[in-house]
Amino acid sequence: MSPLRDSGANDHIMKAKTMNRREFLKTAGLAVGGLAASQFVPRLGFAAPNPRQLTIDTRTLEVNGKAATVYGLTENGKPGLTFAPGERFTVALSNRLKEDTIVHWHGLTPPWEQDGVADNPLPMLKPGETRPYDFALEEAGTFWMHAHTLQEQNLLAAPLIVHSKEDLSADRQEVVILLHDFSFKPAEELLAALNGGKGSHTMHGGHQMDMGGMGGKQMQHDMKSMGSGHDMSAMGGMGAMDLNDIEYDAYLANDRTLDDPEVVKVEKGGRVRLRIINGAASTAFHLKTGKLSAKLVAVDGHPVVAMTGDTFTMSMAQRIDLDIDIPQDGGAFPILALREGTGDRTGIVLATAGAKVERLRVKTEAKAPPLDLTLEATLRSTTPLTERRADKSVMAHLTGDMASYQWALEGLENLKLKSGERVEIAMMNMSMMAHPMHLHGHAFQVVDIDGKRFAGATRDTVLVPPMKTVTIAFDAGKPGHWPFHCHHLYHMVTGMMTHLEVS
Ligand SMILES: [Cu+2]
Repeated sequence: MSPLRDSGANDHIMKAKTMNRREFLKTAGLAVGGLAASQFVPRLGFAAPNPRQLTIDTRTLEVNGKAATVYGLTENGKPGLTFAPGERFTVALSNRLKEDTIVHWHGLTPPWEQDGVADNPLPMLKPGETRPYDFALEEAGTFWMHAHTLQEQNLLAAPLIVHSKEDLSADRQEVVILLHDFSFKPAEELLAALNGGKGSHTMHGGHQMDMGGMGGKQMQHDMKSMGSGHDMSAMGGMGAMDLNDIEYDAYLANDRTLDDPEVVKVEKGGRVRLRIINGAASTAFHLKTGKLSAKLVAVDGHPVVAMTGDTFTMSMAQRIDLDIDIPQDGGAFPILALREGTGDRTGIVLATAGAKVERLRVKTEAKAPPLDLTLEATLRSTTPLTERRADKSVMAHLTGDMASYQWALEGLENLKLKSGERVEIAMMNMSMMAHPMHLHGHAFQVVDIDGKRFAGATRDTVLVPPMKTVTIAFDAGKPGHWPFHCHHLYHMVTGMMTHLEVS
């Protein structure tokens, strides 16, 4: 069994800063060279003298007994960033890769220029480039950071935690869990298998796609849990859904598979705050706390009226904060993430000193169901929007299918927003896949599911299952050209993405 390891989450001590301010501003100047500097530079005065140093690099993991080269986003060798209450997001991001890249601060509300999407407006960082970021962190919570490119698939993702004063005074051990899906194949190859040779991807009776020699197993559509065939014509387009575009080689929690999990040492009778991030590119999970009862206190970094349970759904990019009390007599407590529609599992183990940690299987016979909106419909924001009539109400349609692998988000093309306007967008999913929809630069409130109005969660990513309509409301935020897209990586890159103009 693995030795006990401290969770990186527990380390929220400010790191020593190495680059001095003058050095840093010199690098900053390089970063904005060639751009409409007048547009960008005025936002770049550093309020804090010492930026945090965040590095994009490669690292080697062992997955299923094989070495895997993956990306890493680290500060002093530790994944991601944790901010103290009141601290600004003052970060020097360095690209040590041999390729261009860029990082999006998922869930934060920076000025648009610093949102971190390629050419929107800034280009990707060149190899060796360092780029400065500096803006106020408006809310505490569990956020994350990831490449807004196919590089996300190969673990260019990390936690981004903003502490509140209450977090620091609460006597709770923090444990951060980043979930991911992993393939030894490059993302480009995974994508080509999904959409390459458009029109030639006919469905076959055995739920397999013709993989042209890649091995159908890789792209199996696991419908078995639903007891349904995958023949679209037989379904008449209704009644069954498509799950799991990609069969991965492994599902990871903090870079490890469940047969060699991270074991986090906890105290008997101790109080734990789990911050769980679904950083997977195209995999949704049910999070299970097993013998431990958990209190769900926040989703996507935003507090909800606390809900007690042991199973919570998490689509791609969603986060949950769970408060857990460890029993006085201690023990080992697996925290599991079950992949929807399959028996695949990943997770970590919370263990008190001396507790025996049983070996856990990465796959079970029992299959987890597809995600639905049961949890979403019961969530209530503790910081709801003030009630008022929407200035703009629009309907958007989510379209596409597995056969063509062309996905779209339609109906928002002419929407022009002004900061402060109340906006409601009803998203109707006309496709047979669920889509986790994410709006950049804003938090929104879920206010309606299939015509049932309620004051739901404040969050930044919401799942819209097939044939469901989910309405979100928000006040238009900072001016910008804000991406709005499905957070299934391969749906996004094949078209399920638009932008909201805020002036
Ligand atoms: Cu999607």
